[in-house]
Amino acid sequence: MSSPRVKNRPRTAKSPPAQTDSLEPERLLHFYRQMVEIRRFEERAARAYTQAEIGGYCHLNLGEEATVVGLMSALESSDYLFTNYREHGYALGRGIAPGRIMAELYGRSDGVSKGWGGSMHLFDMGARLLGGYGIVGGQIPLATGAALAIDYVSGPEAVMCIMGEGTTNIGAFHESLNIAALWGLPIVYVVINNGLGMGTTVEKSSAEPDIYKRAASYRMASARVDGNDPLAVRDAAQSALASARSGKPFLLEATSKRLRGHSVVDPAKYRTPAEAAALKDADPVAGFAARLGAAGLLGEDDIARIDVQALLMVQEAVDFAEASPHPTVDTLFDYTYASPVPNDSRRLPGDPLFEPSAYPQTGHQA
Ligand SMILES: Cc1ncc(C[n+]2csc(CCOP(=O)(O)OP(=O)(O)O)c2C)c(N)n1
Repeated sequence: MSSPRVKNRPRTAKSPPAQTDSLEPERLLHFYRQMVEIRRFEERAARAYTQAEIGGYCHLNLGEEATVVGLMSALESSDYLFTNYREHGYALGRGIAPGRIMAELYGRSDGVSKGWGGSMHLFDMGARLLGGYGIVGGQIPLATGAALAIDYVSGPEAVMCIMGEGTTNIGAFHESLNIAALWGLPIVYVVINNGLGMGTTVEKSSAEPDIYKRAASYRMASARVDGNDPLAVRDAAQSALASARSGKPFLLEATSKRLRGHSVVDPAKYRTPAEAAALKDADPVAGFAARLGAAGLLGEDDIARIDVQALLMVQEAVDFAEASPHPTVDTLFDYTYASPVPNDSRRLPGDPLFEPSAYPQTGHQA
C-alpha cells in the first residue's frame, strides 16, 4: 500500500496557529493560571502521598506544566487523549473537576475511575481522556486503534497519545508508528523528553537520542519544541493536529526537565549536585511568570493572587476527596471490562480456588 492514503475526512474549522505575541493578555494569564494550578495540585498530591492518604504509585507533572497546558489548549473537546501514569495535569487540562481527580488519587468512590484506578489510571469518557496507563507504552497501540476507528468512519476527531522518551524504545511504539504512517491515521504521538527514564538518561537508553528523528523511519512528519514554552507547544501541537486530521500522523517531541524524582518516593540521587542546582533555571512556571512580567502583564500582586486561588482550588479538591466514601468491596470486580465476560472469576483474596464440594472425598477417613 502506498502511503499515506488519500483522505476525505472533514476537517475541523480551526484558525491558523496564533503568533505568540498576538495572543490576548487574558489568554496568556489563563495559561499561567492553569500552570500554577497544576503545580499546586501536584505539590499537594506529593504531600498527601507521604501522609499515606494516597496509595499505589504517584508520578507528578512538576516541570512539565508548560507542555501540559500548551498541548491541552490545542485539542478540540471532541479529540481523544491517551497518556501514561504521569497524568494528573492532563486530567486538569481536559477540564475534569479537580475534586474528582483528587478523589481518584485518594481511592474514593467519587473519583473519575470510581476509586479503583488510582493515580495512574484516570479515565473519563466525557472528557475523552481514555487513560492513564501504568504499563509503559500500554497506551500506544490502544491510541492507534482509536485513530483507526475514527479513520474507519471518516470522523473529524484526532487522537493525541502522550509518552515519555524512554517509552520510544519499546516495540509497540515502532509497530504503532509504522501502521499509523502506512494507513494515514489521525494521530499525534507526543513524546515528553525530560531526559530521564526513571534514573537512566536518554543518551544511555536510546541509540537515537533526538527522539523526533525516529519518525523518519516511517516517513512521518515530526518536530521538536521547547516544552518550557507553553505558547510554542500550543502552536506546534496545533500544526501537528492539523497534519493528523489531513491524514498525516505526526511525532512531536517536547523537551523539559522533571523537577523531582521519577515518582514521589524517588529521591533522584542519580542527579549530580550541579544537575540538581540547574533545575531551578528550568522551572517553567517561574519562567513564564518572568516572561509575562517583562511584557507588563503580570505583577507581584497578580502572582500572589493567582497562587492563593490555586491553593484554594486544591484545598477544595482535598476536602471533596476526604468526604468521599471508599468503594465497597462488592464493587471490586466491576468496571474491569466494559461488558460481562463469561467465566470471569470474582474470587476475593483468600477465597478458595474451587468450591469445597468440587473435591472428591477420597483417602483415609477415620
Ligand atoms: C512494561 C513496563 N516496564 C517497566 C515499567 C517500569 N517503569 C515505569 S516508568 C518507567 C520509565 C519510563 O520513562 P519515560 O518513558 O521516559 O517516561 P517518564 O517516566 O520519564 O515520564 C519504567 C521503566 C513499567 N511500568 N512497565
